[in-house]
Amino acid sequence: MITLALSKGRIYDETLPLLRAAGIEVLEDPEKSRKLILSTNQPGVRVVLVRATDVPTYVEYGGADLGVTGKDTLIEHGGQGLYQPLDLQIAQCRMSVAVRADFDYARAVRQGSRLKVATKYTAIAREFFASKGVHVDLIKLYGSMELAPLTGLADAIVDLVSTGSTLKANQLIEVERIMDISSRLVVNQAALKLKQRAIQPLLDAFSKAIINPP
Ligand code: PRT
Ligand code: MG
Repeated sequence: MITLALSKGRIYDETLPLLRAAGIEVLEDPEKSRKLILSTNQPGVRVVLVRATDVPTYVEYGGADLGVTGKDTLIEHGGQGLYQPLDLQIAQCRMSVAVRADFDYARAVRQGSRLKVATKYTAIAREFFASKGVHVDLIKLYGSMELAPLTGLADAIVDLVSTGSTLKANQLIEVERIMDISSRLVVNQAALKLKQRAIQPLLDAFSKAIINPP
């Protein structure tokens, strides 16, 4: 049996076509059921639904053999114990710095001011500002980052942007693009050796089905 960890929402939705290309059909719709373990048309393959940030942990410790997770989540996790064979080019977005429209970010950076930065992505933010030589106080949040500059909690946020409409709706502007983000296939290193015969065909099918490989 091989177990694939996915998170509900865009990662699940965008992984389905890749599974289909590998001949795998999930037999239940996660939006219509409360089940966390979904069976597929292949008796040897099942899908488990976990929180997006928990996917690397499940795969690292063997709770799942494989998983699909954002580059953002993977960097924050650290990636230890994970083999990362494929960039699936799905769930694409970018990691950016955003501020209130009336905050002069360029000036603050030029003057070497200490910036208060709110984010869920503290590892990425720490590394990015350190590489620019900007001193920051990082404020760890778990959600609604957009609110932080509006309430005075922070000067800036580091968050994911795709269409830009969330920033716009909250009168925030994007001032730096830190990196492009997409989702990767991650594989437990022991499973890759022990279940190679089951996993390799899946890797091959996924790799053929990727649209616009990097
Ligand atoms: O939502 P939940 O708290 O359960 O978990 P999660 O946010 O970690 O999961 P999910 O499913 O929302 O995101 C899973 C992965 O999708 C992320 O790790 C990213 O790699 C990827 N992804 C792609 C995104 C987005 N696009 C995205 N737009 N993840 C989040 N967003 C959010 C962003 O944080 C912001 O709040 O959408 C908002 C911005 O969207 P726009 O279109 O308004 O710019
Ligand atoms: Mg989300």
